[in-house]
Amino acid sequence: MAGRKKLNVGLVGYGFMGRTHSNAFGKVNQFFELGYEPALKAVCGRDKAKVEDFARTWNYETSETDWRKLVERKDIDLIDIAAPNDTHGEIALAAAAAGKMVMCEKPLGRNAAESTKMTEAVERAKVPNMVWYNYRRVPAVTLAKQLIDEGRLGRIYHYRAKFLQDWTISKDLPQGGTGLWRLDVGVAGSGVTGDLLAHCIDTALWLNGGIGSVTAMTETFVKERMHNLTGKVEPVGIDDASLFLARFANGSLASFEATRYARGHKALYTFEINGEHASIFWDLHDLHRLQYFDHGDQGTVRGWRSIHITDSDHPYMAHWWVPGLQIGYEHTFVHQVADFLKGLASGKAAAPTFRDALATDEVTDAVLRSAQSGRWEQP
Ligand code: SOE
Repeated sequence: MAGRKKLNVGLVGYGFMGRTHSNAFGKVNQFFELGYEPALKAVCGRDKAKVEDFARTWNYETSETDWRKLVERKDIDLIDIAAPNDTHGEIALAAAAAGKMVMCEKPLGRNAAESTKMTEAVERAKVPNMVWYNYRRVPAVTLAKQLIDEGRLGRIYHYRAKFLQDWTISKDLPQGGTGLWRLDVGVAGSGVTGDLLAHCIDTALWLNGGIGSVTAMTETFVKERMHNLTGKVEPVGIDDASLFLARFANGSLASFEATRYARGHKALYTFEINGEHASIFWDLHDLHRLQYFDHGDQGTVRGWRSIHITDSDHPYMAHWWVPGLQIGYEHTFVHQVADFLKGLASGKAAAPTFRDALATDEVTDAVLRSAQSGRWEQP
């Protein structure tokens, strides 16, 4: 598209998420016709050699080692936060105060109090904002949303989600520092509740509406780990596993489970929704398929359909290859940037905004509160 407006991006963080975001900013205009075009102006990270190397690899024009300098730069329109969770609040507040748009990796804050301040800051500054809950934009998940909105499931009775991993089972794995900050409660805020359940909750609030109350249990299986930054064995403050039951405002009953102790599972995010007329099942390990059962089908051929989500009339797919050829994980981030840029052009903010992500943090807070109190808690 001719005459695209440049959107100057300043990224903070050059880990796994910094790579997924950079890939998305770089690819989006090759596949989507948009009024805006991200320009990779600067990346910021504390290690000078590493950040310069990242800038070269991902085509950033410049690099910084202090995020405050990045936020002050007049040539940056959008601050994208892909650094560990304990940095999100301070950077988002400063970026909003400087009038920058803000995109933030999930979870928004380490708890709802932090996320509330961040949400109020971007709303006060009236700056466009979004949180990277990327799984909403797996085409199969977006199709699930369309089917529900079309009323095909009818009244919803059950929502069932889980996110299973196994990478922290070894008691010899240290906590803290690069790559392992997710195990350090001061940095992460919580364990699998904020890291994995948050994904399940974001999708669930989007597909099935608000949650009224929850009852939860959490466990920390390995109670002490060597801390990479202090060199000492220290207590582990995160939850290794987190399970909860919920009642949704629409009357449906739900169960959620997340753990890093499910041997053999690497990132098994699944959800199933059972409605009056139909059911839906989705599995991240088979992300280009949506399992769909429609009770309205003729009895003799009624059964679970495994829909291959690669046709041009499936969400987002007209932008990619030809029918039958599937796309993957990284594309969900490209879709997220495309929708953010469309939102800028239309003036209708793409979800999840900071306020939407705050709702997720209110649920994760209630889950952690209930695990402590042993009572049902309201988000
Ligand atoms: C944790 O291992 C992790 O990388 C999460 O932090 C991501 O949000 C999730 O998508 C995959 O797993």
